[in-house]
Amino acid sequence: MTREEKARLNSFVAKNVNMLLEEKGMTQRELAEKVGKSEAEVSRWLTGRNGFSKTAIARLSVALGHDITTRPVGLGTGGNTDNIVKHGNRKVALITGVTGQDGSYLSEFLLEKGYEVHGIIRRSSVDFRERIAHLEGRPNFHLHYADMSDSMSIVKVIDTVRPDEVYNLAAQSHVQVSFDSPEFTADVDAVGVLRVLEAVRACHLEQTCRIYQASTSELYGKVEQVPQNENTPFHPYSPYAVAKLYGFWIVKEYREAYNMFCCSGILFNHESERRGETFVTRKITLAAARIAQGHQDCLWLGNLSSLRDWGYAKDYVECMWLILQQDKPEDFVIATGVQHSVREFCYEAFKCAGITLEFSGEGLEEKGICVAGPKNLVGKTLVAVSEDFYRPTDVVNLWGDPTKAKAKLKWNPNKTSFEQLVELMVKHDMAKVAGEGAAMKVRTNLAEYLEKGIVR
Ligand code: NAP
Ligand code: F7E
Repeated sequence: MTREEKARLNSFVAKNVNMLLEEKGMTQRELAEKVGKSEAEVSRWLTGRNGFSKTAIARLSVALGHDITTRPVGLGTGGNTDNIVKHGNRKVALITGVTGQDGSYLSEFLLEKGYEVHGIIRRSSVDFRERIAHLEGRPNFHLHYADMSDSMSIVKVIDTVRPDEVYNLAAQSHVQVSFDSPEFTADVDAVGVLRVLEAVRACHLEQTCRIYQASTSELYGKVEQVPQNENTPFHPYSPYAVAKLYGFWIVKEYREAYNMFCCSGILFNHESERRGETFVTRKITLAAARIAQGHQDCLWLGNLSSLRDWGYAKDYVECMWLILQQDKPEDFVIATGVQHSVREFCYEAFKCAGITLEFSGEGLEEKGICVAGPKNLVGKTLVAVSEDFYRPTDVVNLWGDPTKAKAKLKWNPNKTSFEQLVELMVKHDMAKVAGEGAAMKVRTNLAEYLEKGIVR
């Protein structure tokens, strides 16, 4: 048998195994247990990366109750073996940044829609991928090691998965951190986008694979117009925004130069109970919960007057998908059209935790004092300002205009109100802190506490 014939047979068998797993509702983990192999090994079979020995075929056939070298009756589309991991009529999506806030919600959304979802993960010394732990082991959910700074790794994954849709969400996404690590941010957030586009071309998928790029309202930066829409001029105002600007333009360039279906979603801030703990909203909801439960004295923040258009991440991932389902590739602003300050977010979050704040003073002297709530807190300063959390250049007036998304995507930007968003985040963090309470008291990680504004 030639190498090519072997590869064809291998992908045919892999496809059969996937179909059988799905038909039986069996997880990768369960199959691994049945055949006495590791989950990683089973995953390599399922994605066509490992060949099937005679023994493997025999064991898998017994475990699945069917000869895996023959197509299961009534399933799939027949003997098409030219796509290693595309099964039946399922669409195949590849998500970079699958472990992040948006990646986790998008995975759930696409699985629910019947997609086969592949995600890129990078090696970490801590193995537990909290946001997607509940999805690991699901038959249509696969993970691959790669890194946005490593072109070959991206090419390999795209060649293996041969996706219909790529959602490029991976990024160093923290604006403050981009001032500390500007070169890394540029490599991942700017050149990383180019690597994905080039990988799709290198695998000859440019006419079939649609690409979503996670662009950002940070492009408007030192804003030149409010509210901001698709025609507002860009004025990036941080190393993060400058890197993302490259990503935006290179996507547009590939769309025009190579006629590729690639689009940017210019998403305004979107938050959730899965938001990273050092973004301002989550920092506030966690602090409100800790203060209400006696585990923190005061919350230290930076610019309280900064204005944002905050939405719910779970609502926003739907737009990423909708953007790729349009007839022609276009960029879209995704926002709620409602603006609030960091101070207002604080007020609302503490209110949800049973504490009424009153703000007085200005700049570094401003304080949020408890005027109603638990007796032991009344009269105390619970929110204070520290210059540690001011940025060298800060974006202070973001307000999106989602008119185009409403009209063309038929998307409802106000599904979750600001008040509902704050409430669901605080509720989540009240429960989290209650569960962790005892452990929190003995933790003394000063560096982490400094970053999260728990101590100064
Ligand atoms: P996030 O929670 O910070 O997730 C970022 C993801 O990127 C994580 O999965 C992270 O992996 C991955 N990543 C970072 N560097 C990588 C590398 N070198 N190679 C491979 N993966 C890497 O961000 P998010 O809030 O979900 O945002 C998703 C995307 O939307 C980002 O591109 C962000 O810039 C953009 N965006 C976000 C917002 C927002 O408000 N959330 C608004 C506009 C645009 P680890 O888990 O291993 O770190
Ligand atoms: O800051 C101010 C801060 O870090 C919001 C990312 O997802 O959204 C996010 O970027 C505002 C800024 O988000 C603190 O100065 C005050 O004005 O929560 P943030 P961000 O910078 O808007 C955009 C759209 C993205 O694309 C990014 O990936 O809040 N602020 N005090 C503070 N911010 C933080 N983090 N910590 C403070 O203590």
